[in-house]
Formats: sequence, structure tokens, C-alpha cells
Amino acid sequence: MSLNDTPRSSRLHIAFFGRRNAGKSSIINAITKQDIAVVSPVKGTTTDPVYKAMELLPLGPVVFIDTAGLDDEGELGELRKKKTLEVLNHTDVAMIVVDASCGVTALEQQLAADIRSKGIPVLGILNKCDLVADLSGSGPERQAAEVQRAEEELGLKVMPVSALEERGFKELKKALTAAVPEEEDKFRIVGDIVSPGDLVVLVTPIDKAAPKGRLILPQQQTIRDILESDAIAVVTKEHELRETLESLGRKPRLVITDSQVFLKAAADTPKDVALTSFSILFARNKGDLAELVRGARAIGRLQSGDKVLIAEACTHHQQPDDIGKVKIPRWIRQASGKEIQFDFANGMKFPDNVTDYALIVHCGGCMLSRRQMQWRIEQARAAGVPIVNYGVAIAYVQGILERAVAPFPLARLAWEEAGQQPQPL
Ligand SMILES: Nc1nc2c(ncn2[C@@H]2O[C@H](COP(=O)(O)OP(=O)(O)O)[C@@H](O)[C@H]2O)c(=O)[nH]1
Ligand SMILES: [Mg+2]
Repeated sequence: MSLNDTPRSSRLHIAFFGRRNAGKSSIINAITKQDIAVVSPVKGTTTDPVYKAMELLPLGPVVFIDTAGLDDEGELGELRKKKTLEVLNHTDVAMIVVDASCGVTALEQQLAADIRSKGIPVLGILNKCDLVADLSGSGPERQAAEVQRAEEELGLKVMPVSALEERGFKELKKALTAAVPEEEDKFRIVGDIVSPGDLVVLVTPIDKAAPKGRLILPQQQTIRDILESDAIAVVTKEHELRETLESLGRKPRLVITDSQVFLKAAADTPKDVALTSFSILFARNKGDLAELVRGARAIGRLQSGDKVLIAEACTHHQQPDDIGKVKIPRWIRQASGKEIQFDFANGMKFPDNVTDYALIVHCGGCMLSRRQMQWRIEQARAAGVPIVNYGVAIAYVQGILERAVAPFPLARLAWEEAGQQPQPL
């Protein structure tokens, strides 16, 4: 098992926060020492969070995130604090570490409130309980009282541990497992709409942009999800789609196409066969397809001089006719008939302030976790800026969005409600 076997975006991200010297690093070390398979310690500088990927039973692949102390002062301290809090944007479960010899302060209380308001599951850890026991002379009762007090002050479940003596970790892992949101497995890529024995046809162009010797991650993940449903995946290039469909002998449940050949796939797929795109599947898997469908309407409402942000999560090598840099701007200019100004954001950085934009067009987000993508959608929504993704935007400007979202009831409803808006082209 290497880190590459599971894309980092599908690992559960567990982040540790707290004051300097509360014992965050010691706790992560104590957990990783017990669970032998530490896959990849990724070191950062002192300002940067440190990521450790490992297998944690019974949770499976996780990433532990060790952060800098939140009580840091001065200019550098502010930078550390900012970087630490940014970790929350891709945290699935947060841990607030409290030093038992110091107790809970306003800092931890504020942190607990902030994390809860983001809807992220959070646990308290009371570390250095060995010191508490030493102080009292009557360990267990004193410790129970300290835990109860910390729980009241934080408004959280609090687990007592000693990283030094490696005590309390079995219980901590149990509490962590219980805190993991179940919804993480609920969001299948396509498995929830296919039944055992269903045929699903995937259309994957093999062109210059395709990587050598393999399929791209969204295609691999979709095939895997179809197989997990005991359904049958049939993979073809766009040129052989018609022949593939004719030779199947029965109607497929769904045809899934790369959005760049959507028009050809739509022409070759009979009207009574459901057709969608990988981008739309991932829009639904990663974020909020209905919100993105609503966002597509904004393309038709753009005015000359409007600013549009194109955000791409991965920093791939740019093709001459790059989808984000060249094609999407061209299509949006054509569809809106307006002179639009485009800005570009690449990689894991998403602008803090998006209020200046009339629209955000985001990539499919295959490199982002569901939480990261939802956070970006939420930031757009909070700023009152419509957001759409590549697949949804392309389907819209090509006039095929209605067909591409038809297999998904919520998105279909959003489309219908978005309503009488005439489609360009
Ligand atoms: N007595 C005691 N000391 C601990 C415990 N955990 C950590 N420490 C000590 O506290 C100091 C800070 O620990 P560290 O893990 O670096 O804290 P961090 O800054 O939150 O990452 C170190 O000197 C540790 O040895 C514990 O459970 N008991
Ligand atoms: Mg540390």
C-alpha cells in the first residue's frame, strides 16, 4: 500500500488544533506508533501544517494534519494562525487538544465554536492527564472531574489521554471513529442510481490531452463505483459509441461521456437512453449539482465588463487549447455575446474574496475532497456569486444541460425552477 493507491482527496482528513505545547505532535506520534503502517510523513516548515498519511483501523486511509500553535504572537504568528485555520477548509474531523495542566481557555472555546459553525465534527482531547493524576494523588476521580469540566467549557465530548504514557488511545480512536460523519460513504459517484446487472457505457476520448498508458482518475473512480454496484461497465471511445450501443443487445441504464465530446455522444445516444457526463457526476459527488445548475443560468445574464473567475484545483501542464484558459472563456464569450473579463485561480488556493465576480466557473474538482469543494461553493453562495463547474457550464452553452441532469431528480428540479430562462445558442 503506498500513498498513491488511494487519492488523497478520498482519505479522511483529521486535523489537530490547540495551543503550542498542548501535545498535538506527541498525540499524533502516539497514534501513529501504535498503528504500524505510517505511509508517508510529509514535512512542512514550522509555519506549515504537516500531513501524515496512514492506515488507521477501523477507519482505513486517513491523513493526520499537525498544525502550528494557535496562541502564537507577532506577525509570523498571525501567518501561522491563518495557515492553521485554512486547514479547516479540508478537515473532515477536527481535534482540539487541551493541556490538562492549563485547562480550557477562551482560545479553545472560540475555536470549538468556530469549528462547529462550519459543520465539522469536532472532539476535545485532554492531554497530559499524567500530570493531573500526579497533582491530585487520587488520579481517576480527579481526571473524571477535569474531563467533565472541559466538556462543559468546550461544549464538546472530551477524551482524556496521556501522550507521554501512551494511555487513553484505544478510547480516543473509538471516539474518533464514532465522530466520522457517515455521509462520507453516502455520496457515490454513480453507484446509487445503478442496479446490479445494469449496463453503463463510458465514453472516454483518447486524444492528445489523455495521459499516456492509463485512464484519468475520474474515469477510474467511476468504473470502480459501477463495479462495486455489481453493474457492468462498458468503455468505448466516442467514435465507437454508436456501434457499441447497437451491439449491446439491451438498453444501458446510463451513458457517461467526457464533456468535451458531449455533442457527439448526444447525437449517437438514442433519446430514451439517459446520458450524462463525468463532470456532472463529479459535480454531484463533490458538491451541489443543483446549485451548479442554477449557477449556469448566470452565463446568460452576464453583462459586458463583468468579471468571471475560472478556478482550477489542479495545476496540470497546459495544453495549447487548454480547457480552462482557452475553451471555457471562448464558449462563455460566445454564449453571452458579451465582452467578459476573465481571472484565473489555480491549485489549492481559492481567493478569500470573490464578491467582485459575476460568476465563478470551477473545474470538476477531482483533486478536491467533497468538503473542500462544498466549502468553495459555500464561499460563492455566501458572497452572492453564482458558481458553475466546467461540465455544467459546457453542457449549458451547448444546450444539452437539460439532458445531462435529467437522470438526477434534484438537479432536474433546479433546472426546471431556473425556468423560463432562454438558452443561448
Ligand atoms: N507530562 C506530559 N507531557 C507531555 C504529554 N504530551 C506532550 N508532552 C510534552 O509537552 C511538550 C509539547 O509537546 P508537543 O507534542 O511538541 O506539543 P505541540 O506543540 O502541541 O505539538 C513536550 O515537551 C512533550 O514532551 C503528556 O501526555 N504528558
Ligand atoms: Mg507540534
